[in-house]
Amino acid sequence: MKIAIIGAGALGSVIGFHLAANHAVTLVDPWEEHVNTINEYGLRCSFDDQEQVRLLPATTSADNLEPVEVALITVKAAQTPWAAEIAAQIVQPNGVAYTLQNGLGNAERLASRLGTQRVGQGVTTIGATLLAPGHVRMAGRGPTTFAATPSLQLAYAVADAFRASSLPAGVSTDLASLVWGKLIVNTGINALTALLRVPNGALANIPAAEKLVRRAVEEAVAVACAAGITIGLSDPVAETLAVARATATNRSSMLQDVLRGAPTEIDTINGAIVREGQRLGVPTPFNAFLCDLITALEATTPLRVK
Ligand code: KPL
Repeated sequence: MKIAIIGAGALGSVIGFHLAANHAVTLVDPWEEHVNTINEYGLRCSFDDQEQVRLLPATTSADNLEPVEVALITVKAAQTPWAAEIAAQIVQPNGVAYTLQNGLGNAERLASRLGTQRVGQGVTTIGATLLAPGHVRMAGRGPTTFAATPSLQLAYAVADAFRASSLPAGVSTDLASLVWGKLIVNTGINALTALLRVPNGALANIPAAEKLVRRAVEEAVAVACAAGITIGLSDPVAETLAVARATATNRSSMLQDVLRGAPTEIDTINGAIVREGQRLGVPTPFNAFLCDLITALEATTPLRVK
């Protein structure tokens, strides 16, 4: 199968590295240094106490790319319009671009450029960290699930490709519960770790921080219930704290964004909870406050005292 990974950050590079063992994979990313390093020396991936280098092509644009059956969209939310342009050029008319991005609204943004028939949703719990240009680490081999729509055949094909490359994967007809389950976990962890500047585990170990996780998660759960979503988490606060513990030494993706002065995904995570809450008449003052704090943090980055 011909696969393009659009967004070769930590997650996209780890997935690309694995899939390239069995499939024709191309990485597409605007970061020239990363792309050039991969083309020159191969992509280095550290995982399970070992390190391997694999040769696979990387590029910064869609020029000269052959059409693909599947594109995996792994860019940050702010880069979705860029990814949509690339996908529109290379995904075959009967192919699908699967978004594996955090938060809500990315699939809709892609569909406005590609059409709903060429966009699918996925949810992944693979843990990944970018160590240096051309070098990533896989921190966790969690499962990835693909939506049965718009193409059951391609959803199974891409899930098979993952499994054949030692990445657990499956297909679901009820992806909304998984999307919301992950959204709720991200709502409780990402903004708080970025504001407190702590690794994920601190949220579960420090009662004052745990209290804040509870407030963010309880609002998000109330919104999900009002939206009629059956979330697959029996105790969402406890499960969010369990994810924080399981990824204790990780820096959340939002903390990593804040530390390198990049735009965060606050709008598609806590911002999505606030918007859905407004639409459904569910108050979300704590999540609105987290959005305001992260937005102010982003805006004041250049003025930060060292
Ligand atoms: O998905 C994550 C993220 O950082 O975006 C978690 C689960 C919080 C792991 O770091």
